[in-house]
Amino acid sequence: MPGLFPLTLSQFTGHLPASHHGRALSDILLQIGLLGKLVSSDLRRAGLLDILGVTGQTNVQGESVKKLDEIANDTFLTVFGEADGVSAVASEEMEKPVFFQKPGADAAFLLVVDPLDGSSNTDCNMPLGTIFSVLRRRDTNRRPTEEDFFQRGVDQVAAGYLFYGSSTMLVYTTGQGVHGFTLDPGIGEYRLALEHIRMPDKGKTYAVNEGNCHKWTPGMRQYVEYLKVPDKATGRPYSGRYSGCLVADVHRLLLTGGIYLYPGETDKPQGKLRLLYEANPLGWIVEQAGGSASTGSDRILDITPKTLHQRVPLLIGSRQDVETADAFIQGRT
Ligand code: FBP
Repeated sequence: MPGLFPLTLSQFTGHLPASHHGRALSDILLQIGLLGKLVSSDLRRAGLLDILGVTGQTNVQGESVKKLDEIANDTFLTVFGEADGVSAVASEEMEKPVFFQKPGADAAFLLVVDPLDGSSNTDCNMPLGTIFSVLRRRDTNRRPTEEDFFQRGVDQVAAGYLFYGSSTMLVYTTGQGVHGFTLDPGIGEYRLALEHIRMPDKGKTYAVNEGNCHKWTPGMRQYVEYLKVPDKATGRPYSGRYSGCLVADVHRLLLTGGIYLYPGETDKPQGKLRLLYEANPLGWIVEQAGGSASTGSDRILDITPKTLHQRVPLLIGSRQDVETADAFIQGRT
């Protein structure tokens, strides 16, 4: 009887309209699903395998590389090296994109990935994520270049994340709303758990690393202080909820509302997070669910990238909360 069981990922993405690169995007999302199964299988046994700790290398972000970062990155290159549809991958872990030797125009898409988000959580069994963004190749009559990745967030054709929490979830958008699938370990399939996610216009929680408050602008400090002042009418004080994993914090916001902030700092006006790998894909997910993503002054998705590893301040979450944060940061309160 129809509707008896939640649709699987392949059944649901099979409905993607041809006008929306249907088949090709569905294949890419299924490959992302496969990657999620491979990575979560390692994570679930991490303490039993020699995959915790660091590799001894430093990545292009200047961070020490965790063994799990490298495993997730290699798994991406293996899965998409074999698959059709993607001609190149840019990764937060790699200085330059990898261009696959694939003939013909079939490989019409570029993939941007943060293979493992929340690196400070890897060795203590805390939540982790994988973030992805799919871009169209600008010209399939020539080989893709690094500059082909410099596309604004509004030009993404698919984006989302894998969340390795108490269950493994895949949440994505192709511009037709945001949908969430839970990996059912019993059958090894992703099954539809959340269709057309809509986030509340205003929340009750905020996620920020307050240990950095001495590096914040006065406006940013005043905003976080404002959230802590009891006021029934505006639902304050907000509760602090910072997991150390952007994907986990954004997933909470999608379901319960609120705001996550990684602002610019006096010594790092661009903050920590990366435009292509983190801000654009999560910004589109949140906007598709009715929320907002801003730098404090500009809409994230309107920014034209200039470099592959460009960083941006990120305020992301419920529409009203981001508007209020922007007002404080711009000194309009
Ligand atoms: P990675 O992609 O290297 O993990 O960096 C992103 C991130 O870990 C976010 O997931 C998290 O919200 C933030 O950085 C934590 O940064 P900090 O430790 O400075 O608070």
